[in-house]
Amino acid sequence: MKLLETDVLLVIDVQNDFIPGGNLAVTAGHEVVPIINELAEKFRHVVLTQDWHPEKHSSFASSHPGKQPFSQTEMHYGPQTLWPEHCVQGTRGAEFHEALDIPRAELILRKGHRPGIDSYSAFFENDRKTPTGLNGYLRERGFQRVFCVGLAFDYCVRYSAEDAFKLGFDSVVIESATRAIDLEGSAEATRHSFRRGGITLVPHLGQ
Ligand code: VGL
Ligand code: ZN
Repeated sequence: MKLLETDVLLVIDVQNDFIPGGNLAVTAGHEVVPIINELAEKFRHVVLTQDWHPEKHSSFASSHPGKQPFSQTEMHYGPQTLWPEHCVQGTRGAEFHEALDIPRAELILRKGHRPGIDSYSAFFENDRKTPTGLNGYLRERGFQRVFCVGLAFDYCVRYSAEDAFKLGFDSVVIESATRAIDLEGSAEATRHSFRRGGITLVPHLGQ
């Protein structure tokens, strides 16, 4: 795949809490770090996202008495999976993995900072209408194609790639640079949804 000036690499949530040893560890999550470092060298433009919750965030099971992590609840905006406490602002778990090495990244976008609403997508919060501002940023910069990598394949990468497509960007996911949480078949459901939904899933960048 030949890369263009109008391409941007969107590196999603490569943070300690999503790496083995973290509070919401994604199996083998650390394996993406060197792969993403290498990929980032190939792109002219790179944007990073950071899951960035206040303490007692409404997506945490601990904020809902009697609820267990990974169970479902109903929020005012619809169904929401409840998570272990993770990526709390200012904690070590919210920091990027220490081996992530992308000094050229041009923007760090933080999401999930509203207490009452979760945000998987880098573009919209989970009510599917509150924007994060990333669409405006990418448009104003003239980007046309978004390549998504990072954690987790079946949550934040999925929602970001699908929203990028819906917003009119060409949307590509590089699977070798992602890892899945895989709750109840969510990884396979993501591949299926990409096939139907216009998102290009490639094993690696190729060249
Ligand atoms: C994520 C669950 C909760 C992710 C973030 O980055 O995929 N998943 N918060
Ligand atoms: Zn989160």
